[in-house]
Amino acid sequence: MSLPPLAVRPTDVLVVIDPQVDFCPGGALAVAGGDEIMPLVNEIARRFEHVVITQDWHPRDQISFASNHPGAEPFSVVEVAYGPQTLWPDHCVQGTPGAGLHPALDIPHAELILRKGYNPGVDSYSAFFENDKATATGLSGYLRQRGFERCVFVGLALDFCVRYSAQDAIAEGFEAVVIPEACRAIDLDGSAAATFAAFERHGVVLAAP
Ligand code: VGL
Ligand code: ZN
Repeated sequence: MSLPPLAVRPTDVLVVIDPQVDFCPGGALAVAGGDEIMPLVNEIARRFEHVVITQDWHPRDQISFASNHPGAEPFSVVEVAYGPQTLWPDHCVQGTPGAGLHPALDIPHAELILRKGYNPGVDSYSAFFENDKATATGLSGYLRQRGFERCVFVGLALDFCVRYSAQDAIAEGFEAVVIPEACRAIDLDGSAAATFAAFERHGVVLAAP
C-alpha cells in the first residue's frame, strides 16, 4: 500500500490519540506494537506548529470496564443506554501510571491535552463526542475557534479511538487524514478492516508520513 506523503498546511492540526502507557506492551490494554509508533509520532509532530494530544482518562466506575459488569468478560459487548458497548479490562484509570503519556513521547510544543472518557456512564472513543454520539468534548469548538481546517491523526488505537475521532472530524466539518504507519490497531473481530472501509465511506484520507 503506497500512500501519498503528507504535505503539512498552516491550517493543519496534528491530533495524537491516546499515546498512553496502558495501550503499549506491558499495559492494561496493550495494543501490539503500540510503543513502536512513538519515535515516528515525535518526528511527525516536529513538522506541525499545532499539536493536540488526547488522553483516555477513566474513573474506576467507568461503564466500559468489564469489572463493573459482574459475570461479563473483557472484549465482550453489552447493551447500555446508548447502544452496544465493548467491555475492556480496566485501563487508563485517572491518576494511575498506566494513564500517563508514554515516556518516549516527546512533543513539548503540544498546545492542548484533551482528556476523555471521564464520564462514568458513557465511554468516549472519539476526541469529539462520547459514545452516546451526543455529548461533546468541546474539541470542535476549540479547533474551529483557532481556525484549523484539517485534522491529521496518529496514535492508538487505529480501529477505536483514531477511527471514531477521524469520522467525527469529518462530521464536524473538518478534513481528516490518518497516517496508518503511525497507528496500531487492536483488531477485535475484524475491526481493523472495518476501519479502513469506514474511512473510505466517510471521506477520511490516508497518508504516508
Ligand atoms: C481505546 C478502547 C478503550 C483507544 C480506548 O484508545 O482506542 N480503545 N479505550
Ligand atoms: Zn478507554
